[in-house]
Amino acid sequence: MIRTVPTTPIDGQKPGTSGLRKKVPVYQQPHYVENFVQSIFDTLEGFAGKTLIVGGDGRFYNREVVQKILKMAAAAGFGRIKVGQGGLMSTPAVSAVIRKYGAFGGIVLSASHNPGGPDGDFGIKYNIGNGGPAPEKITDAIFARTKTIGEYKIADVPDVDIDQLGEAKIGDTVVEVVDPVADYAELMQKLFDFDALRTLFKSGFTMRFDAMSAITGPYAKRIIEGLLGAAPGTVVNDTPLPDFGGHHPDPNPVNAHDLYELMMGPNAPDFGAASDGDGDRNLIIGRGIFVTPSDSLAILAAHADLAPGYAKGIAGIARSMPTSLAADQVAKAMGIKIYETPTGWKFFGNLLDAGLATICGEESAGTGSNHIREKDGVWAVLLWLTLLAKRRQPVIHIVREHWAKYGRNYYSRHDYEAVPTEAANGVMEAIRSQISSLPGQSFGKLKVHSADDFAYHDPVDGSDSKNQGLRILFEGGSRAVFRLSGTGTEGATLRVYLERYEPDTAHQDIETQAALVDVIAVARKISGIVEKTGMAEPTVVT
Ligand code: G16
Repeated sequence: MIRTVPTTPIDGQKPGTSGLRKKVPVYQQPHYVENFVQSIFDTLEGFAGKTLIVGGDGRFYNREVVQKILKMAAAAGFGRIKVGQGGLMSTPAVSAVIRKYGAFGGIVLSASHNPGGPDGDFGIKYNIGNGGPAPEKITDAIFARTKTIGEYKIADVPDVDIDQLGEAKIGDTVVEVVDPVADYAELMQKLFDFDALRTLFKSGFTMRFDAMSAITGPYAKRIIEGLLGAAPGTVVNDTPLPDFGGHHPDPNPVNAHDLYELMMGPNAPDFGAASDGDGDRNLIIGRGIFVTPSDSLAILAAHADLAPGYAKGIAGIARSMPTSLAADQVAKAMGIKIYETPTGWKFFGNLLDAGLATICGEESAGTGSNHIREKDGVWAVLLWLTLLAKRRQPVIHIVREHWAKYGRNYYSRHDYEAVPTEAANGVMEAIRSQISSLPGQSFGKLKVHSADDFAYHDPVDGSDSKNQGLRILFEGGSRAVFRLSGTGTEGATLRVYLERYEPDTAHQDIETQAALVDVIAVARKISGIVEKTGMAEPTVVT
């Protein structure tokens, strides 16, 4: 009943920042999914009889790939596969379920915030037993295997009914269809004081949660409306759709436009939030104020001890290198360590496992903690609600107070999307060639303090990751950072991260792009980005 199918290697199956992300038609090629999934299994050792967790964000092709994985995981010898009902499970929930049941690992089907649908993106990511994305040594080994693979194994059985809760068998392997929300909701109740949050909503507190027609709909509906008693209709776009309703499920002010408009208008509720395709990102907006992910990380870290799960305090904070230095100010004031890692949640795993960091965050709308090994959109919202329940003040007040205490890190990311790869590499090379001569040079009001090609030495396992982005640090705390995205599927995406530190409250109310005008000008000058890409302006400014 197990079929061995001959195959040949397929080019380009190299996992990026977070799994293998490609256009759906690429994934639909014969053997494409099977080659990659078999390469994952061929790379792993010692999983016979153990448990695998499988879930996806419900995007187009999710159901077909779930069936392939169930049949291949059974053929590979897993003892039990827990799959979310309908093939659905958010990324943070997969991480939580792996940890709760001591599973060997999990497979997440998602291209996160990338658009879905027949011409959209699809992705496969492997998570290890700690619940986090596989570290580079495993993803490198998977990629190496895709280049030599000669066959794959698949159980020759009819599709499993993934819509009914319960158990079925493929050979000796038990396939258990589970409620994708239950275990996650249980974990949230351990971390947060649900009574306090219910009281907040009872007092008339209003909120809108935009699930962006993606995976967090069922989670937010059950937790925020169901368990916390928020008014029906608080959660909008709550049904996961294969094409996310044609929207781009990236929770930023540009793509979550309706929410943003509402929050800036006269009828804004007290609090607004959104999450992305697979539920690990978050957007936080108060009435009249968008909270940058970097600020959100700093504010949540400063107040985490309000939640029962963190009442003993936090051990350290970790942020990805391009994330603003706002969290550094908090860590300094708290007397705890700040860790600066490359982009990619996988780099936080060792720090969390070793107990060095408790709260982690990234500029790309990700925040999370040691409760799982992924970033977690709904978790971030619950921690914000905890803070709001305690303080009973508007978000804008809390943010301004934070800036007054720690200084404001003006922050913006300029993305240049679908740039021809050569042009993008040209921009990076141009900057790299100047890196060693930049320190000491002045550009208008800005003097370069230091510049480097960011490299990370993992303090836990001693591994080194090089070429993780080009940093130019100016005196006074301003920065320009350049890197190539590792999650795009079309040409290259150049990301330019711009930051300015402003400790003086008299100057903390400038419009962000205006506040950053000098840094933007220097970044453009040094990189030659406009000339080299032929793009006068970035594609997306957040
Ligand atoms: C993934 C990673 C994040 C990373 C983000 C941005 O997020 O998990 O750690 O910050 O990509 O990556 P890039 O700048 O390379 O596009 P997600 O939400 O897409 O899984």
